[in-house]
Amino acid sequence: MRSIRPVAVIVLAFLCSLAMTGMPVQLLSNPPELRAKGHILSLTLHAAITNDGNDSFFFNGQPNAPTLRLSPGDQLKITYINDLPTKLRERCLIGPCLDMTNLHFHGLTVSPDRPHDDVLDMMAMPGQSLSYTVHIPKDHPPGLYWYHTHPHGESYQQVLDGMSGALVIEGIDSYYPELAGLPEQILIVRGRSIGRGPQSADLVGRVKLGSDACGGESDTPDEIFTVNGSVRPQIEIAAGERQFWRLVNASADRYLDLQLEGQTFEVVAMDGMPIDRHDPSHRTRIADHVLLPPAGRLEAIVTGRTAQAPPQLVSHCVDTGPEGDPNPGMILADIVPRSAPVSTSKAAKSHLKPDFKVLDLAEEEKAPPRFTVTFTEDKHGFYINGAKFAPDAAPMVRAKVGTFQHWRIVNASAELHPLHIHQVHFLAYAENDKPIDDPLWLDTVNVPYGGTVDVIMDFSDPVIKGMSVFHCHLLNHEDKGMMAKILFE
Ligand SMILES: [Cu+2]
Repeated sequence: MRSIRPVAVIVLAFLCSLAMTGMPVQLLSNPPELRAKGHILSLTLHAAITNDGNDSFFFNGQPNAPTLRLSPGDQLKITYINDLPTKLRERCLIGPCLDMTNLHFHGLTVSPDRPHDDVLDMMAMPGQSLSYTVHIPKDHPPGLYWYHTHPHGESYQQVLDGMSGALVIEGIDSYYPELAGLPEQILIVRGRSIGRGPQSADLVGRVKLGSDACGGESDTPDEIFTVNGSVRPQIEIAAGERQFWRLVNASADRYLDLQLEGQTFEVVAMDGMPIDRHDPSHRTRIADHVLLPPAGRLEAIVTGRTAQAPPQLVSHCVDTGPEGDPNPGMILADIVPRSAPVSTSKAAKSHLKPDFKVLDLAEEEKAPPRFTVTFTEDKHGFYINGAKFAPDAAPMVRAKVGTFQHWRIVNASAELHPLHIHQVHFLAYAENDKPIDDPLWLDTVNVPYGGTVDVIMDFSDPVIKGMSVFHCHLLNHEDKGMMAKILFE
């Protein structure tokens, strides 16, 4: 009998196991992408209902959010039309869903005022539209960002339904010339409700949803992860091939603890910030797993294995705390061998590395906190410094433009909360009063339950001026009050 190569056996066994679940195997492909032309990227985006009854972004009549690609200095112009039905279809977290919507450009260093990244005054009710013009500053760091809907009280349901897309600021090869010409894979990880129908058992089996709880959470898991809308797709990579993966955790309220089995991630950026920009002497991080809170982004080089068994991209169970929601482990994608690397004819157009003076923030790190954010919760809601968000509230804090400020985040509850502040990156340098090894600049940081995180907020950019917000990025908590205003002045 002819011998069958081990790789073929593994692939066959794998295909058979998928055939048993009755679901088609999908090869992962990048979302459609739009590039700026003449320094302007102009598009019309709709919010509407899919055939399955989910809220979704629609572009060119399809429920598929394009990846928006711009360079520093470009303008993003979006006409955003709310075509959601006017009837009150669903119950949102704090009342019937009004089906209002708007856009947030998560992580971008842009103005928080209309018509830029304004989630407070810009809101479209069904039948209304919004006109965004977002100026990307000439000195904007290159990296992976994302856009999503942000109506207070309805964010959770709309983002869970899938109203999100990727946004790339070009030029990361100016920090990492080795990325030029590598095949690029955009991975948008979203949550999907598994429901209670016969399909739910299929979904649970397909992703091998872990039945073992790893924290105090007692509820039954009710969500799985999808990648670019597919349940457990395949990602092709040839042995030894290097690919550039750009992954966003676009789930409404689930953490990812990512691992590529038997492999490491060569991390070049987190939350859109190239590590080399602030830490050129230690410009990559080799990690065998990466904790990514909701809204976090990972940009890393991965290399196809030469070993026989292709690995899987998995998320491990995350202990979200005694009061936390279940966050079980599961398979996100299968890595399958490809016979040869994709030929990349793209000429390696290298960008010039921007001038940037590495900051010395040691004095501010040692200074007492200039502001403390305390997360608490009870059976009536979720709070920052004892208050629930109100649209007509005064700013909880004012920050002087041009400053760097030590803030302390205190989590006085029994579950995890990720802090996000709009438009601003911060250096997370201590957790539970202990210095973090190799600290990173982020725009969303996990705060351990019963613990603290110390950060240096970068309020230095004069573009960031006006009223904005900071909040927990578990969007069910944000909807139930865990958000507050900040005035950059
Ligand atoms: Cu929270």
